Parts: sequence; C-alpha cells; structure tokens
Amino acid sequence: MPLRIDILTLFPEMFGPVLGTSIPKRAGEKGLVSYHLTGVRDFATDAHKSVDDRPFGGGPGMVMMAPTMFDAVEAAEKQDPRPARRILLSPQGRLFDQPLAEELAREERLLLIAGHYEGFDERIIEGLRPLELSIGDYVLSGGELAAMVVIDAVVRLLPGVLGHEQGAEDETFAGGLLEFPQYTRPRDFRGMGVPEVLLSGNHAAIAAWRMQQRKLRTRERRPDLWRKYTESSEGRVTSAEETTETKKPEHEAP
Ligand code: 9D3
Repeated sequence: MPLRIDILTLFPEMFGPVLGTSIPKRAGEKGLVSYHLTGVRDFATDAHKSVDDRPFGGGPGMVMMAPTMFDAVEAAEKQDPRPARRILLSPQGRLFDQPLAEELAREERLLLIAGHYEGFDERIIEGLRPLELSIGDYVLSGGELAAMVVIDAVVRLLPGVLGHEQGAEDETFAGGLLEFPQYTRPRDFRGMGVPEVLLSGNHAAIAAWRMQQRKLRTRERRPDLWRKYTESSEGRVTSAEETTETKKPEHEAP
C-alpha cells in the first residue's frame, strides 16, 4: 500500500501547486504516495462558517476551535482504516530534522494539521495527541508552508521515488558534513576559474580535496554539525582542519 498523506487546512488551494510539481508530483504519479486535502472550513457548523474565535481570558489574535478540528480529523480518518500518525504544525513543536523525516517515511499514513491564526485550542492537542512539529525558529503566517516542507522531505525518501545516486548522497548528509563546492562549464567565468585539482584527472586527489572542503565548510559555517561530527567515530582530525576556509563576504563581488 502506498503512503497516504492527509492534510487538514483552511487553505487547501495552497497545496496543489507544490504537490503537483517536481518530486512530490512524481511520487504521486508512481503510486508511491496519495495526497488527500480536507478543507477545515467545510466542518464549521454556524452560519458564518467560523473556525476560530477570541481567546478566553482575552488577548490578541484568534484561536482555532476544537469541535471543527475534531470533526475534520474524524472525517479524514474514517476514509481509510489504517491508523494515521497525527502531526500538528506549530511553532511550539519539536524541531523537524532528517532523522525524523526518515522515521515518518516508514509510516503507512500521515495526517498533517496546519493552522492559521495565533494558535489552537489546547483541547485539540490534549484530545488528538498529535506530534507537534516546527520547521525552525522564525515566524510563518501559518502551518501550511511547514506542512509542505515536511511532505517534501518525507516523500523524496520513499523507496522508488528518486534515482539511486541521490539516496547515497543523503546518507552522507545524515553522516553530518556539508557538501563540497561544485563546478561545471565554462572553465573561466568572468575571471573566476576552477580549482586545478578538479581538472587534473587524479581521482584520489579529487576525493581528498572534496573531503577537505566538506570539513572546512562544515567547521566554518555549521559549528553545531562540526561538533557532532568530530565527536562521532568518523570524525578523525586531520591537517585539513588546520586551515581556514577562504570566505568571501555575502553579496560582494569576489
Ligand atoms: C504571538 C506568538 N506567535 C508565535 C511566535 C503566534 C503565532 C505566529 C505564527 C502562532 C502561529 C503562527 C503560524 N506558524 C505556524 O503555524 C507554524 C510555524 C512557524 O511559524 N515557524 C516554524 N514552524 C512552524 S510550524 C507551524
């Protein structure tokens, strides 16, 4: 059975362009995943189609109402007998990362809840017990873009979605180092050349240069990843780490 992904949102129209493009589209066409959108507003019960209301106790913003959200979740879940891994996108959530994407790619069914406005009635979380996920420490207008990030990261990991080359590359990212710099034609571009070693045909020297660049970049740009790498068994300190990456300032001609 393919992975089933349910998305509950006030803005289902945001998802079509993303799920209908590139890898998410290809995964769907190959029958490896199916996407099911539920518009939460369809489950509003009053004449004004309300899905949110002012917070008890006062304060700014609006809060997503529990009854509408519960009805939407129950309607989506009964469309398939398999239990869904429930995920609620929230700035208060656990930080989404590659190991979690790998875990979610092993599920049979995901149900993502994307909110807009300030937040959810706490009884939605208490009653549905979803995994709360954040995609990073910045403020979005809603959970929809975060849901699309999660879907993209998960779907590309499903067996058969990508060609075999890419799968091996992801393991090296999971291994904890950034990528090496890459070059293609032309050999001279506006006075900027290509490192000689890449034109040498010496494959051992090229592999060594690339690994050195990965380490230098990781140490300079992502001290958090570098620390994890050096503390793992692979992280042998070599002469590469004695040097500093030659960095050009952002937005300045070289
Ligand atoms: C006033 C406090 N705000 C929290 C910082 C309220 C608020 C702002 C924006 C509550 C929700 C949102 C909408 N964001 C999401 O739903 C969201 C999100 C995000 O903003 N950043 C990173 N990951 C996520 S996942 C869902």
